[in-house]
Amino acid sequence: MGLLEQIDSGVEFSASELVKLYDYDLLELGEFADQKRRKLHSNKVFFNINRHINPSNICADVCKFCAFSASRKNPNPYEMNLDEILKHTQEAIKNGAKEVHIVSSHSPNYTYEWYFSMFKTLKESFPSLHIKAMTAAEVDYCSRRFGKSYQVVLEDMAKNGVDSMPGGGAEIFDEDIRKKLCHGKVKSHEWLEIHSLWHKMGRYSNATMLFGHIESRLHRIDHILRLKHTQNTSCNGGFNAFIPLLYQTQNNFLKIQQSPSAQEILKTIAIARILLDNIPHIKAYWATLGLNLALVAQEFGADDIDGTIQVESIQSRAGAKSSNGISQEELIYKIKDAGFRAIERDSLYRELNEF
Ligand code: V47
Repeated sequence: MGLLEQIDSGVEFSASELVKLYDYDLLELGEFADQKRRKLHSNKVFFNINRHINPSNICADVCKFCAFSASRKNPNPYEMNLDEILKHTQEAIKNGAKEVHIVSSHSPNYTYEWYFSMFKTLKESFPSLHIKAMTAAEVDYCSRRFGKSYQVVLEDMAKNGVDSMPGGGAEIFDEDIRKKLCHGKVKSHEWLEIHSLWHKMGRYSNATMLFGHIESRLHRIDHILRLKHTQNTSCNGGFNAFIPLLYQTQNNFLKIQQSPSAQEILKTIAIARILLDNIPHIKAYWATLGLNLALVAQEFGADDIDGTIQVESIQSRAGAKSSNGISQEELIYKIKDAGFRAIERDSLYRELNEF
């Protein structure tokens, strides 16, 4: 039996054994991942109508890959006030958004109360809007800065209207690579602990992996296995989606010119689908992959493409062509043109509409 068949029959392998998956021919690997994806989701491609809001770019941390935070590379600090956030949210709802995805820098200027009164006001103003907010890195930052336990921060999030957590801040779990990328930020075991605590509260979240920089294939497999293990021990299977984020090369402190080939990217997505049999969705995030490759990825294990976004600031600052989001019409047209069913979902993957 080959490695793929053994994985399929439940044999467990170490990361250094699983790295051999990359030696498979792309189409063989893709076909295997596609079968798994079709068994779970037939030929549906999920998307949502959402809006990203990044309240501030003033950051106490210096992640080498980041082009978003105000720094020497991006000397334009900003900080939104509550009225601006409310205005953006209102606009977003007018444009059909059912979710706001709120991720901020780690701003030393915001108080603990600021975060939670912002969520509370949003929820009271727009009760049916799903608030996906606070990466585990932000939870960790708030915990350290304001002397609160993770549990207290998470409870305050839930109490004040945060519905689910985004997957940001995971980067790469390997401790040595992480030190080189984002020393001082939430540690790998802390990131996983925060999501586990959130899941214990009956809540859901996503998980990302930033790849295509200084990490190796082995580090990616290790990252995926740590997520798989956490999901196995989660009481509610709390991770909804795994999102491999392709590193964008511009305006940051990592000196990497060469992105991985499309083959390498598709293999990474296929391997994620094959190994993560306990995470239902694999998101090919169009903002980092580009729409065309994100659509191809739907035949290599992915089943989700993210949403309309409306305004995107993190990846676009680093070179992605995503600053204005994408219209719902174009997204649906492209999904259908690629031969898939375009399914609008809510933030927890309940199906809302088929176009
Ligand atoms: O954690 C920063 C990444 C993430 C770069 O949960 C970069 O549905 C590429 O987590 N190139 C934040 N990526 C965004 C995020 C996210 C995005 C979409 C959907 C969801 C979800 C979550 O952005 C950070 C970091 O890994 N990032 N800089 C860069 N140069």
